[in-house]
Amino acid sequence: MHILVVHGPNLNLLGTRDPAVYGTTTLAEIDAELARRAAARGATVTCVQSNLEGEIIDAIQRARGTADAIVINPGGYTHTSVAIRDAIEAVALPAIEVHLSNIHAREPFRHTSITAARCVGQICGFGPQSYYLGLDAALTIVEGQPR
Ligand code: CA2
Repeated sequence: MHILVVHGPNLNLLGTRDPAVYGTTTLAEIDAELARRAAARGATVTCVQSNLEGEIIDAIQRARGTADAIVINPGGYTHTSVAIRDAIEAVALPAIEVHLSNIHAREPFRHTSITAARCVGQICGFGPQSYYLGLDAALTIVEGQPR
């Protein structure tokens, strides 16, 4: 079982600034914990981060045939990107949208996710735990367990 984890723009800055909103955990630490949790369930993860919309779309397209599910934090593209939404739809793999912050408790422009409607569901507001819950959901879906 293999899961693609996609981190969108600016998430490479995690743990280096704005700790009040995004915490102190770095992206490398999140990726290491995702790999550890996946291994504990007999799975593997590939984690990619990009600040470029096209690169995110390429990564999603590559998941077809290489991954069983996708965990994605589209970052700011969550609220703007029809193209990432289309890629998630086109690849036809179960996708879980995750956010560190509770986007519904922030500025109104963050309340709408363009991408979430093509995902199985959305997890937000739990900091790095959002990713771990997202991984858990993805693995459970792929294992075919009832949700
Ligand atoms: O809460 C999330 O995970 C977001 O996807 C983060 C995005 C934001 O645009 C979304 O509305 C919600 C922003 C990521 C920026 O990450 C930074 C991390 C550290 C310092 C500065 C930015």
